Amino acid sequence: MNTADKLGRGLLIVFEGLDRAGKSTQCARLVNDLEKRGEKVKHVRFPDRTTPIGKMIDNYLRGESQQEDHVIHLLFSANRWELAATIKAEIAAGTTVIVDRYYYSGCVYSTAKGNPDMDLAWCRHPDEGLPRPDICLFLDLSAAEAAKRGGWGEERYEKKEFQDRVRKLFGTMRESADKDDFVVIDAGKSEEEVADSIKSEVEKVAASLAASKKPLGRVQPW
Ligand code: Z5A
Ligand code: MG
Repeated sequence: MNTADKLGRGLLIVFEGLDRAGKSTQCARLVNDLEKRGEKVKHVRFPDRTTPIGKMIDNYLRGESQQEDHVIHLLFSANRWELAATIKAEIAAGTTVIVDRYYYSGCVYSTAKGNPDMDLAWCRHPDEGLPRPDICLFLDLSAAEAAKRGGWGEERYEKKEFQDRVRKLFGTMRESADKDDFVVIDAGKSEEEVADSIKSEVEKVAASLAASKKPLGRVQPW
């Protein structure tokens, strides 16, 4: 029996972590693994650079346009709201949705800019009410291990000092309002070992939700 039959809906699974942590690699592996087991799966990534808002975000990240800090923050959030109804409908129809970065990234990357008007609580407001993940798999990788996986790319936030602030802020989020969502995975192990840890965490959450028949939640106010 698959997850949808036991739970009456699909799961919302999110991957988070710093650059190079292996989020996209592990998303693809999990999608593949669940499909092989006969689950219906949809893979989503944020930012979704294909929508009109996503194209503005893409230009900004590649340094081809400028945006005021609040404005780009709200565009990232709007990019999630664009897909929120589709995600809810897919989950209600029994599809498991796997998301590569979500509002946790939205909060920490904007806060890391150090704009005094934009603390974590302010940054989280526009995302309140979005579908709440059943589990957020946080791929944890040290700065030294990340550096071994190749230098930072050319995009706007790919600088060591900025990434150090992001790392700290992710730590704050993992200990505050959203702490029950997070499971920390040691992303410094081999791809296979990381995939095995992820599989076991997903099985655990699927079994516990099947027992409780918990409906999909909403991101609550901080
Ligand atoms: N951002 C934001 O500001 N606000 C928001 O609301 C959102 C995002 C949603 C673009 O994100 C930027 O947008 C991002 C946050 C900001 N800025 N930064 N910096 P993105 O998702 O498009 O970009 P990305 O995800 O930068 O990071 P990435 O480089 O794609 O990392 P990853 O997906 O975590 O890693 P990967 O591609 O799977 O793997 C990286 C390399 O490591 C690759 O060569 C793999 O083969 C290798 N790898 C993977 N796993 C392993 C293991 N286990 N061992 C060894 N090597 C490995
Ligand atoms: Mg990626």
